[in-house]
Amino acid sequence: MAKAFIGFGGNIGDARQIIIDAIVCLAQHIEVHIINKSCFYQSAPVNAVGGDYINAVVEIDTELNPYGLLYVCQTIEQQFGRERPFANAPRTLDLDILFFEGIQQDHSDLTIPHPRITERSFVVLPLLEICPDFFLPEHGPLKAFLPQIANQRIKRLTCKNCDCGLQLH
Ligand code: PH2
Ligand code: MG
Ligand code: MG
Repeated sequence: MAKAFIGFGGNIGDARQIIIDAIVCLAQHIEVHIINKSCFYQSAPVNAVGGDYINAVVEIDTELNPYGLLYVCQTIEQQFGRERPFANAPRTLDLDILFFEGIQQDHSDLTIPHPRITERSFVVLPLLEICPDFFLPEHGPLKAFLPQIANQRIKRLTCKNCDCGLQLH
């Protein structure tokens, strides 16, 4: 069993509901066990066009290998109508494998850890929310990157079932 973190994002349609539904789809795979999920974050597009994104990060345990997990992620993207007209185009749903325990690889079809984790507040903030001491191999503690991304516009959305609204201030 390996621990992994998956980033969710989307900026077409009801992105928050799409991510909720996509997490349900992910949980239906018997080889995937949801351990934790972050709140939703609304963020300005980074190196991309279109409207604001909704982002979240999910922690899983899985019996799949990285390519098995990639196949599951791409299948879920397809189920929610993902189209790829150009690089970083607006999308209904994007699932990125951010980290996969024990794997460091730089392959053309799958790089793990995700190469841009430290540059993106829409990944760093939700990941630190569910794993405050996250340590990125070859980079160190993820929280050390917070100052460098402090200029990116992002806000955590309040949700009904947790006390995250209280932590905003
Ligand atoms: N994804 C991208 C490019 N830019 N910006 C935000 N705010 N959120 C994303 O999920 C995102 C992005 C490429 O996958
Ligand atoms: Mg992405
Ligand atoms: Mg992607």
